[in-house]
Amino acid sequence: TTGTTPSASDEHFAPSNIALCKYWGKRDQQLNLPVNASLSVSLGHLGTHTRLVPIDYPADEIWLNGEKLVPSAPFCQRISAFLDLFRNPDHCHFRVTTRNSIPTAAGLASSASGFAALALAVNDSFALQLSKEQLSVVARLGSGSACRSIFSGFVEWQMGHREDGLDSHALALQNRWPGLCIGLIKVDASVKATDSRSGMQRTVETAHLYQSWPLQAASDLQQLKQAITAQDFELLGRTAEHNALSMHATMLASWPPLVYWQPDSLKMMHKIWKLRQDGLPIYFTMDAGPNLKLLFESTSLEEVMRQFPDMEVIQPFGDV
Ligand code: 2P0
Repeated sequence: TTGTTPSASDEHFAPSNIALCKYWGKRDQQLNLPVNASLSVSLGHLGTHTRLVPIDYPADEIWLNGEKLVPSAPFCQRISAFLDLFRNPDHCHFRVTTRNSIPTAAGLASSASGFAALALAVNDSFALQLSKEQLSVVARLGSGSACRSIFSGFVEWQMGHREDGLDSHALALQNRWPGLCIGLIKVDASVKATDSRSGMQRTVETAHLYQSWPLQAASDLQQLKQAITAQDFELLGRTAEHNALSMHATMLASWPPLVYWQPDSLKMMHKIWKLRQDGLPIYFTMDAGPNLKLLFESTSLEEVMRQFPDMEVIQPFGDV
């Protein structure tokens, strides 16, 4: 709690991000401290815009994409709990206005950009003047992956070793990759899967296979950094795909089993492997859901669009 009286914030933006080396498993559930370091690429102008206005009312009022939400919604409770970290909840409430510019069809999670934008708005409202690294620590308290959304471009979340989590935050890598493309393939956005938070906890608690995950992730992180430095697309793609499939292997080895794939997810994988065999440099990654995110370079854009006409394309470093 800060003790400062908040004022209305500006509207703040944070980009969504897609992990090439995934965050899967916590060593501390309260503080969202990860078992492994992760690495993501942020999605440019796609993300969340959030503004905070103090209100004289006994509860928070939360608006998402122009609609007022019921306070009992889990989304509202998470936002209010996050605001409680900074305020005296007895006599300080906000109107939170938040809107996502993430394509709705994409099936992308918005908690990463959501809590990052909220952290930026809180910093403004309470005049905290936090550094980017401190903001990343704060965003992490809302949602682990949100610590990466404080930065843009390639971002590494250093796991840290302290028990208080102050060294567990993200950092921007300096390298850019003009021409890198991400294709969003919607398999099924309506499936109600186990959310990441409980899914990763179940994996940690029940999958013996999970013991090998930190080793896989550490090795993948190094390979990805090497690929980014060398602009070696093949190394980037195969490392990201291998990392995602390794994460899904730990999910499958959980009990009750966590199977995020739909039959169409597997169909897409086979299509990608076949295209790759035929010489098209294209890889995929997947999160805790049935949708695929394709990785390719703009030199292959035309052919990839021909193969996947329904795909939405994002160029994280701008159009080439
Ligand atoms: C990631 N995911 O690195 C991984 C890959 C999902 C699969 O970060 O409990 O919503 O809020 O810290 O950040 C999603 O997990 O979980 C996630 P919490 P979060 O992108």
